[in-house]
Amino acid sequence: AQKKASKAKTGTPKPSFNFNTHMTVEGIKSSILNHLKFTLARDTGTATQRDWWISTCHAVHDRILERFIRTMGEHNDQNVRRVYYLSLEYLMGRMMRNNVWNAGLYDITKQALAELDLSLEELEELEEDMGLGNGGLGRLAACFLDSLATLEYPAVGYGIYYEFGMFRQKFENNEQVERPDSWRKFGCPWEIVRPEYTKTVRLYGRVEMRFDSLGNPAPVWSDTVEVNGLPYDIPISGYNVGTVNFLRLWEARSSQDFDFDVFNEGGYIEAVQDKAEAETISKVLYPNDNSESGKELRLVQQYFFVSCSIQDIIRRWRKLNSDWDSFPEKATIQLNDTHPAITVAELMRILVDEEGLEWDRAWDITREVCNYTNHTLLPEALERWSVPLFEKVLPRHLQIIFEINRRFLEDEVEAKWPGDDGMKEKLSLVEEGNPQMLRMAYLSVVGSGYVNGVAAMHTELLKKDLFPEFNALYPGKIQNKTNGITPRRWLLASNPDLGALITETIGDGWASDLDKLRALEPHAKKAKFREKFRAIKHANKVALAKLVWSECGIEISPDAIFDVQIKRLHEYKRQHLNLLHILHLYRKLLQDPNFDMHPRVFIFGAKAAPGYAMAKTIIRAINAVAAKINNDERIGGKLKVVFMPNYRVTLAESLIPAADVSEQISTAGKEASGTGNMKFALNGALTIGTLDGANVEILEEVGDDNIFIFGLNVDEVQALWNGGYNPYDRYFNDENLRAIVDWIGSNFFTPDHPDALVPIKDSLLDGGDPYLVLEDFAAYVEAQERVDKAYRDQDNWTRMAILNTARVGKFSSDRTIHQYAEEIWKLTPVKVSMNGDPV
Ligand code: T68
Repeated sequence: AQKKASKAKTGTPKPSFNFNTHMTVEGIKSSILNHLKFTLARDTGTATQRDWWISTCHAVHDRILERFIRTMGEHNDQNVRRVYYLSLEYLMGRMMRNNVWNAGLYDITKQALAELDLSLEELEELEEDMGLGNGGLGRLAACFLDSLATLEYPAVGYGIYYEFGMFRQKFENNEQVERPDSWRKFGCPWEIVRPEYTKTVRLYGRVEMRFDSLGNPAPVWSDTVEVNGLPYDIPISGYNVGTVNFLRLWEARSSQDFDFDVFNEGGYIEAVQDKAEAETISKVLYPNDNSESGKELRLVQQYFFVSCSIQDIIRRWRKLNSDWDSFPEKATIQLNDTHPAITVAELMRILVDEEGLEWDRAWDITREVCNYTNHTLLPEALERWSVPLFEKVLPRHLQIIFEINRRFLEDEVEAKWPGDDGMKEKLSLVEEGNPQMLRMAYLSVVGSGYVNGVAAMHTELLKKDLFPEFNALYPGKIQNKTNGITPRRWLLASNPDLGALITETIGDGWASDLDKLRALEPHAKKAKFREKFRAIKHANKVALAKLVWSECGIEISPDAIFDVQIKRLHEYKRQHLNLLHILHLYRKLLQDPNFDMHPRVFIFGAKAAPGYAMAKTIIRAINAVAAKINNDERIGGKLKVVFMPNYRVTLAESLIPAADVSEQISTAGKEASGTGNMKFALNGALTIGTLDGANVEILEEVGDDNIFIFGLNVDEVQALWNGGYNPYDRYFNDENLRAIVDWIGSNFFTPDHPDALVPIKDSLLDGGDPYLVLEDFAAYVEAQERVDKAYRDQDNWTRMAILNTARVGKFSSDRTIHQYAEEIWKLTPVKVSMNGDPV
């Protein structure tokens, strides 16, 4: 029988004690001073800026914790249904500003610090980014946590507490150099360590078939290696609500503290070495986006965090429930890509091997609980594990996956396509070959209740190209959930002047109901409003110009067009198409110093995966071209190129509010969604982009007068490949393009490094131009000419920019999360009091 939820509240209530967490300037100030003294053992005379920063974080954190405790109490008392978001990446960025805004502490914290002669803005600069992700997928997870808390959904995020997040990038002689990111060097004031919830994870070993007393086979997984997972919680505050959820991140710890036998045998060093080895599991984030590494440590990371998380989910469920039928009522799990796909096998193992459930019942539960989000169609990013490697690390899970596969092929595929062996081979979770490979995307589809794509076009391509047979087999399983971004971080906190103008114009409320921005539309017609909007953009550009000067030593004029491309470096994102256009302008200016163009600054930010040679060559090319152009007196400052090093969330927060033009120029069909595109449009930058990913939906919202679309669409791309594409045709038929491609391939930009940039030219020609850079070049140049022309009419440009801000409310992650909650998770919000008063 189920334990009654109310039973959890036993005994006489203890008097609650308010630790002076008053929501007043005085309260915050005394908290800061208290932490300085009693947490850091400092007096005001010797305190460093960092001491003040940490004390302030603690003061803010204390106030969030009151609500955190209340939220957990409410969720427990009501035995609520929760969503568990499993992700190997969370790209949180800095936490201070967001926490202060969401908890409603901005004004009083600023004031309290001012009274202590300190500046909130200056202290913020001391915080390292929490950069536990690569790019879009990791940042999406962070935006989702913000929206889940704001919409008051009971939710827990699970992941890994990496000691080193995304590497720090420097440029040396134009080339990318990677440095470790020791982001926790001075501690993380937002963490709460929870040793009482430590979990043990087993790996390696072998499976023995034993038989129980009734003669039934009972597999035993033995001789395993053990490692512990120690959880750290990061509270996640909703905006303007009482709900505070949390992100639980696992750190790997060696399981035996000290083995005296080994010590006595003289194996002291070996024993400590073993300990160190276990702890490498959570050391470092793999820095590859949109490509898989196939490395053993990566598989171990995946299983480590999945196993800890599933054990934790079951522990929480068991506190108030006992019948497994209720498990799917209380928990729904979202798999962020296939990285946590072993969840399917792990749940089956626990239910069948440990809990003794019948296979069919266990399978029904597993499928009801799990859901899977796909983030890419790129073949090189689809995870596949070699069977021998998988068997070495997780022998029992391999057996389970083979059994899932056998039943899937013999029952489901056979029923739908009787006798069709070709179909069985095509849909098998195991790809034949030497070695055999496990197709993790197929395991995720078969083991999930729902599968979703991340933009309308992406989902259509998923159904049509990647999973057509699964779509026929499971109609309705594949859904669309167009991505979104949190307007709290990406407008309210990062562009406070624009936020204030919006509030003064249409009232508050827009930050948690972004469709309200539509009320700005009529104001686009008012000269006074346009003037204010333009002034804010200009001020943001002045601030960015200062940052570019201090970071890169390059002088840029805020009167130039700020044209920004910030995202991971990948050939499909086509930073090199942008570069070819820059070279096109440079040539024009050299040939005719009076060439008529509005001054433009091209700004890049991008990290390349350390092993991705072409991406690194493109970085080198952009840096080399930038050095030439920025030092060329002949072009009169009309053209500047800036590559800002170490692109990360914090840099995005300075760049996006200052951008005029947003570059979203991937080859059609390649970018699943994009989310940077949404951030720019919300902050009044105009998009130059292809009909790819969510650009298609941005076009629908803002209207074709307010965006610059160019290039082949996805059907035209397909038709081109079907008809046979020869990039040499484009090269030979366009004299200008030929000169530019030859220029890149010459030693003009890298005189000291002959042939350094040749690989770019080679990939565009002999390499077959796989991303259709040459094909789309002319259309891109033409679209850029439209941009140039449009910018000269400042009044109309501002009108277009305002309409972008006004019309992109759809792309709030609140809308996305609401759709997940209604259509996949079947989740209802739970009210939590802001201040302890009844709700
Ligand atoms: C991105 N994917 C998509 N992957 O490229 C982007 N991959 O279109 C989309 O908007 C975004 O996801 C959110 O849906 C990624 O960012 C990775 O970072 C990644 C990391 C490890 C392995 C594979």
